[in-house]
Amino acid sequence: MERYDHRNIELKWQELWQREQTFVAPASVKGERARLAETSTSLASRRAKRAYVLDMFPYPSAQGLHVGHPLAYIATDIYSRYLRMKGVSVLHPMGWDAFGLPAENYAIKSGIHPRQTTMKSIDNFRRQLQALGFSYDWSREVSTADPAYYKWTQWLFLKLYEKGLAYRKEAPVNWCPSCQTVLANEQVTEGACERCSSAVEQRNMKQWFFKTTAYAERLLAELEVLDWPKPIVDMQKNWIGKSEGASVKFHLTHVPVRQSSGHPEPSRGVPGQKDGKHVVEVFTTRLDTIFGATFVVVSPELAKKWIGVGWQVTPEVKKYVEKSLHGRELERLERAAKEKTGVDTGVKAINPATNEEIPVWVADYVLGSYGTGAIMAVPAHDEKDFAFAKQFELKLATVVLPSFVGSGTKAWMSENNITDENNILAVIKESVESLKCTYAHRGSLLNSNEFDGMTSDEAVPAIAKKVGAELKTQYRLRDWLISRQRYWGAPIPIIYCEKCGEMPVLEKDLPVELPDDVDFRPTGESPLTRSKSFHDVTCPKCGKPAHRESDTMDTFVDSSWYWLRYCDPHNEKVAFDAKKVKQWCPVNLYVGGAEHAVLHLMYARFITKALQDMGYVDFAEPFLKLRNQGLILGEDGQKMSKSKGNVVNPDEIVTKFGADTLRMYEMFMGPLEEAKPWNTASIAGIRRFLDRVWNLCLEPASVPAPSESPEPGFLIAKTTKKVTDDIEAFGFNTAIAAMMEYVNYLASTKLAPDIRIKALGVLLRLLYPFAPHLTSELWQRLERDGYVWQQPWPEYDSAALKRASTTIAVQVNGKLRATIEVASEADEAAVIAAARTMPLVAKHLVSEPTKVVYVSGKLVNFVV
Ligand code: ANZ
Ligand code: ZN
Repeated sequence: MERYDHRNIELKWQELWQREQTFVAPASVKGERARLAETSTSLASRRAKRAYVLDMFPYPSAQGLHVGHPLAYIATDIYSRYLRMKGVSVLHPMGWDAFGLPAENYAIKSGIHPRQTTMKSIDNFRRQLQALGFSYDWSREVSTADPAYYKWTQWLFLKLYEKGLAYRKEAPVNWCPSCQTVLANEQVTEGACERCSSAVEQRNMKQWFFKTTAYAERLLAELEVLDWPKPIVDMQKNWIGKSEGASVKFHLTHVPVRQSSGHPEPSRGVPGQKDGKHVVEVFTTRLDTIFGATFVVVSPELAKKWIGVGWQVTPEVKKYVEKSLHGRELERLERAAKEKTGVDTGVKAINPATNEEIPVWVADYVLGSYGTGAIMAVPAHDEKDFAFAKQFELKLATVVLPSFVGSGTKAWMSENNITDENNILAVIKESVESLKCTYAHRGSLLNSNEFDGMTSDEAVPAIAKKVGAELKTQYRLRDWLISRQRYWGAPIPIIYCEKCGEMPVLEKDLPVELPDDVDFRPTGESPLTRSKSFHDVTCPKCGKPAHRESDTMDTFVDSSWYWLRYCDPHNEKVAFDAKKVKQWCPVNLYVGGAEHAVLHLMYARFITKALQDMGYVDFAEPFLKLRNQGLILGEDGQKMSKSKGNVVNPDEIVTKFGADTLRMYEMFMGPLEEAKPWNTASIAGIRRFLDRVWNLCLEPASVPAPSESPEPGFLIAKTTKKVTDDIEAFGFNTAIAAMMEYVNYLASTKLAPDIRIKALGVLLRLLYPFAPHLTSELWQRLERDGYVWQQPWPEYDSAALKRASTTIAVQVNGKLRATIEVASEADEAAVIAAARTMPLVAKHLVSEPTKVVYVSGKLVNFVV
């Protein structure tokens, strides 16, 4: 018999799929009906449903694919092929996130233009993906570095600009002195550049931002409707970081300002008296503790502002401010967590609750970028303030104690080694006041005048009224810094005219194309500044000489909307036709790595909401269902990396074992979302399984089966149900296991020819999404109608399945070891044989059983 020659078979079918445009998604509803009518009648009768199944598009690196890349792509391909057989029209596209640093860094080294290297990498990626037989609609391929694409990225910028959602401001940025570029916070790991590991510095520059903060509340609230993994949702929530609190104004005294009369000598303000002019606003989530606010702390950023407007602070304060502002915020936080530093500014503030004068310090544990950049410090009830007060011997007052002594309080006591069970409240107070610990929980107030005895929750609104605090919500989310001082990105479509100022490029003048006369050597400026053809232009309004913005956009802007472009990829008039988007969007299923859990997803969500508000789309969330794939580790259990020499190249596996084997193996490795090590030996096992399927289908029909041949209807239904349910639940490994069991049965059982044909037909259809080449070939060789992918997905009658099966308890020496589902009419021998194969049973059958007890439809007991 002819052997299974994967190479020729895979090439044959890949060519046919391309030639016949098998996986091109219908462009319109009309086209779709026509298509359905063309194919088999059973298909035409099915309702035209739609699904958008999306992979996170890759950055086409020069290294090409490694075996980790296809994991998610295989899963979505199986799912897409399955849906199509169920009569669903599927949009399953692929494209390239083609702008980015590696190509530009390579250009700096080699002098080769990034366009050239990127094109080459794309060709290689496409070839590799096609060799795996993915059913992408390649007619919709997009590349973000293509002017026909980035024209619309620039259009998106202009739309946001029109709405006031894109703006320019001076801002401190993370600067990598070696890559010579601004980095997003997430591109900085432990103070070092993610790409080159150089220490990152802070710099002030005029930068473009997108106002993501305008959508903070919706970005949080609308997470609720999504079917996403919980850890990813939680990361989105943390990134948004909503806090409910209050802002309170503290009047300042002893303000060292120059007098307005112009006298050169600084005034000391008026001690003990508020002038009404100078205040510091603090943000607190614990307004209930305000009677315990014994000092105020301002961030070095705020202190710098004070110095900037002429406050005459001591040299010590100046020095401290300068020192703290050097370096990154994150490092500053890490440092502040270990050791508290700070300086008394000499300024005093009046606590609006107690009317007492309290000192104002400057310290780096207070961030300039959060809240108001200043805090009221309550050392008795806040860890950080406590540590600070201890260090600098500042006053402390206990103003909250537990409302009652419950298990929470008991737990707090044991955490703090407080054992005294008598008069617990007094003991807690004493522990706080002797600087043993803080009491950071809510409770009931004391030492708070008229609010004494109120609970924290009751006190907040009451105190707010008294001190004129404004209850407000604070978000940790910052606006999105999109400026990059790089060449290989979409130019920001803005022109600066001396007379007219900042001018958006007119839509008709898009795209602003990247010029070729550039010098990639990094200098700190964008390379575009040095391109004459690019930089020098005339003002679109007054026609006077002007110059272009030379920064390009963060590549996350490109990837925030690519999924919309797939719906209408060749449109030259608009970014996407609203009707076409409506046909497919939002995306039904999105699969990709968890490393994009925060940024890419947040940005795509933000852009969607902005487009919705502008009327370009009619939905708020881009990706309804999200799944993550786990890492494929090297054979040594370590992360695959070139330096460890444990990278597996999919090309080699495809050549040696075939794409179908690679697809099946990656799905069989374990649950999709888990990390799992590669194991070349197990690939051979998968290949043997496919060989077995090949032989089973093509071996000459066996001798007529004996009349008592068991009816496989139950097993067919059971396997169909299992594979269907597992694909729906993304349990691909267990679906494969069920098919293996099924093949074992077919290979070891003599069946009547007609039953055998039916059983094999079901097998090929169930296996098709996993091993599309092999099953297409076998379907054809078995002289079945049409192509396997044109067949309906096998159906099963779940009620009949239920009626037709019974659960049997399997015991060894009277002890329950397993339960099995068998056909109700299964005979004794079949049930016993099945029971023996259960792993837990086999394990306990240390020797041949001396006796087997069978209670029909109920139980098997092996006695050993
Ligand atoms: C007084 C207080 C008393 C506070 C107390 C806490 C406990 P989240 O929940 O993260 O929003 N804070 C406010 N702005 C800050 C800044 N710029 N840098 C550092 N810390 C800042 O935290 C809000 C709390 O963090 C605020 O409530 C404030 O301290 C501090 F028993 O005010 B609290
Ligand atoms: Zn002008």
